[in-house]
Amino acid sequence: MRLSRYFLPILRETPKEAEVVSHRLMLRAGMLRQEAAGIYAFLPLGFRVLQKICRIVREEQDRSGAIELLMPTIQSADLWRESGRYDAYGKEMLRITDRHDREMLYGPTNEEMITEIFRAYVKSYKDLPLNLYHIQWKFRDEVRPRFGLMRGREFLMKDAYSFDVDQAGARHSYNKMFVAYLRTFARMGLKSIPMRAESGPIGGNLSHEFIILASTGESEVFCHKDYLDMPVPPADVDFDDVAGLQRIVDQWTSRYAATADMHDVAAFNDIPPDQRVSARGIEVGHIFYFGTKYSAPMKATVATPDGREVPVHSGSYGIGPSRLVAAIIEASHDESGIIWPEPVAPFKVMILNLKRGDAATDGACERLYRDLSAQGVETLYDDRDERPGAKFATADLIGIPWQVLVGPRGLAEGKVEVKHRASGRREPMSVEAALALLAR
Ligand code: 5CA
Repeated sequence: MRLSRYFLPILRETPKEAEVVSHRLMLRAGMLRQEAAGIYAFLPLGFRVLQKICRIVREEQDRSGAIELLMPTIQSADLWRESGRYDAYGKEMLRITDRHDREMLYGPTNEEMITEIFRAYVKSYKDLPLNLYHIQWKFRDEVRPRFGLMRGREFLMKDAYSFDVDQAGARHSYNKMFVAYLRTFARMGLKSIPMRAESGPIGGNLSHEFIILASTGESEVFCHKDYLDMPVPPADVDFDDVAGLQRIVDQWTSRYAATADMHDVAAFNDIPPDQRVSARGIEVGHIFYFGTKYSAPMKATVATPDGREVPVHSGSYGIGPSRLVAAIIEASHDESGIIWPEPVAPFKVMILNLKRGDAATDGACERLYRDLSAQGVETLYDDRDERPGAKFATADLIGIPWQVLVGPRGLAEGKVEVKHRASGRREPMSVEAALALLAR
């Protein structure tokens, strides 16, 4: 992509309305536009990051055996009357009436709808276990939408729903999501810590929040230092190995970890002082086992091997991809701007032409741009007519992992300079060496 033809509306001023660093940086970096309180348009750079995040989420859901579908954003109120949540959900639910005076709503979550789909088709234990997920916009009319994408009213959610014939099966389904979540967040360059949580309006009695540590997080969290370097399950983890998955979950729940709501001061004080972590965190995922809370009232039953009809056992499993865009920035930035972990970066490489119009500089930049693009390396080429200082500032602000600085002085010695955004390390090398390094 040539920056001269891209749509990257960088702001010079720091926007006053933004209270947290991720919101400020996203507005300044031209990633995001507020359209109403808690409702945002993703501009091209922001959209690329959102898509990268969704892709990792999808790959790890699929790996665990979950199956993707897509449910609508608009739901019928009648469905929610069946579960008894229509009135209980209160003002957070955006209620809509259509032209025939039918009551509808913009979905805040999909337990009812997926249960309706399930009961229409699945009748037997033989078709279980089943885990269906989608990545879809949700609306929750939060009293105080704030912190940009962190607490929006309209936000993207990956929500998965598992179905099993009994509680033991449901526990294994829960463990699959637990392990998939550890992998998902680690792949985005985040350290996530599962913490026992309240289940709130979703219900049930087994629930974990996945929290990443960041000084600007909304929640106060307490945990054992061991969590900071527990091994993340490998890509070839066997999701069908019931005992093996339980061992991983046991290990990851063996130490103290709790949000302020669930904090047990005495238990925390039992940890040796040098091993206690007391910090702030951001909830990026939340998983729930709620058994038959929806299947019983909605009559989603299956036949058991001995011929009984039982309500199916379920859980639901959420991740916030739009919140993650902000959470990753909160966890990875410096005073100059964003530092994208490579797997979620909008581009991998940014080429900075430091003297447009100089034949050697233009030539070297074009060659780098063409060769990297041809090899499938996502490259943003700053070919604008701007001062080098402005280009350096833009590149640091938008946080592309690798910058290639190309100017006449270096080229006179046959060199360009490759800068690694995260470490700040700069290394002069030939165009060939830069191509070899960055195409890897
Ligand atoms: N149905 C369940 C699980 S699928 C559910 O709704 N869970 S939740 O309420 O915990 O939301 C799941 C995830 O969505 C959260 O962990 C968070 O990452 C994201 N999320 C929730 N509310 C918001 C919000 N207002 N803005 C941005 N992301 C949000």
